[in-house]
Amino acid sequence: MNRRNFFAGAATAVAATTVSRVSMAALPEPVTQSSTATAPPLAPPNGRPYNPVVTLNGWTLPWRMNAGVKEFHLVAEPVVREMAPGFKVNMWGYNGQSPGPTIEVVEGDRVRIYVTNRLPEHTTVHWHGQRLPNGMDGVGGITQPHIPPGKTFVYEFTARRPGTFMYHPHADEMVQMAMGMMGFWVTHPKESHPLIEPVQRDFCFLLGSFDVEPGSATPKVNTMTDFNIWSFNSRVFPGIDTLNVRKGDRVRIRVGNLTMTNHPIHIHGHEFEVTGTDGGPVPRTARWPEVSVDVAVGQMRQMEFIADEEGDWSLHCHKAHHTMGPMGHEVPTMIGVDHKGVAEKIKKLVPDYMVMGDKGMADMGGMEMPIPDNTMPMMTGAGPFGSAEMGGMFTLLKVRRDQKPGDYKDPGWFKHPAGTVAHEVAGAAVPPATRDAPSPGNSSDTDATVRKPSGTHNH
Ligand SMILES: [Cu+2]
Repeated sequence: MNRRNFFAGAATAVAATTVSRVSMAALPEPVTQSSTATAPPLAPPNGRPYNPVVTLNGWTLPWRMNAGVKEFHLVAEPVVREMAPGFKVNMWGYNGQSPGPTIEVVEGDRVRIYVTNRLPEHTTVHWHGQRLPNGMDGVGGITQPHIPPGKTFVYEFTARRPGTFMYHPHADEMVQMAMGMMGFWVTHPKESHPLIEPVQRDFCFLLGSFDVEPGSATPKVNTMTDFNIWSFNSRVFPGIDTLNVRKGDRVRIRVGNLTMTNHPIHIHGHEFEVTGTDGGPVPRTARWPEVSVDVAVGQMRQMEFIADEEGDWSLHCHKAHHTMGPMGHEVPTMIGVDHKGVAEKIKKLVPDYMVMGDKGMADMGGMEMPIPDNTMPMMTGAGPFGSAEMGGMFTLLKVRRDQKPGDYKDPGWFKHPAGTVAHEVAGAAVPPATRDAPSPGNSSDTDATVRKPSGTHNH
């Protein structure tokens, strides 16, 4: 426990170690990213051609070609990640961000990855899902010595099979992943592959979870299941960019889960097929249409569909509390409880007292409550029709007929054709149901009929 507490505290300090310039001279210059914006796809400047991916609120790591080997340089280091505007968290990551940059290579590429450790404790990198020599698997103590602070190790292997992969430490894992250390890896097929369709848009992101107490800035690293922040690529709605596509595009969305629980990822308005996992492309006979797919812990899924319905379609985790920000779990359910009278009495003692949730919790999306500094609002994000009452693992798939091929910029809100938006019906207003006022068809609250399977009636 002491060791864990010590390292959590160290995360707020500037990198505890420095790496001498001399020892770095032979290595590719590490590239650092300071922006949390979604970087445009990185067209490969050399090597075998491929159709690059777009990393949600992330970027792809450039490489150096050295005698036919693709050389990358990852730097494990403390970073400050802006999870949403105004909400910054002290994390550990790679090359300036959490998650680290996406690594994109082509099937058959010889890959050399230098890993420099600027953390205050040792680390390793495990290349999740790869076929490689055992000694390159990155399991500290088992397949290699740990990388001490201030040192650089090198990994080298051939990217043997195409697909969707990720990387993460296999050293003090609970702490290092709780602090945000993870990254995406895509191996593109070297030629046309019978199970890998060409797509017009190829997005990727990792599911993350953090436990950041409201008002603080460093995740609690001992948390096992009770996390309060749920993220796509260490961002939370409305800080997550939208996935902007052209109508008719074939779209691939690759998702990996490095949290401690499963996430049913749900897309509105379209059906998709899971065309691949971290185990490889899915045989066509094993694909079926879905609108949600559960991504279990340590799993990756690639969803594919034709974006043929225009609009702003929600894309989110279907666990309702994963689309919300931090809140106390001990809040009692107050739906149906009229506590106005009690509130008036409490207000005399506590002037700021607010009645919360007697008609559900939706009111809180628009509520201006005093919150501690550096806290993500509990439910937020405004749409064209009001508050979206969402946070966490939520974003939008924006399908537009006039989105240009290769253009990833946000087209703004969808302009619904006249007569295609749900609207109020003119007529008599109906009061909402309450405990005291039974609904119209139920004239007496004691008159209930129970029909048993035998057909006999009891009143
Ligand atoms: Cu979830």
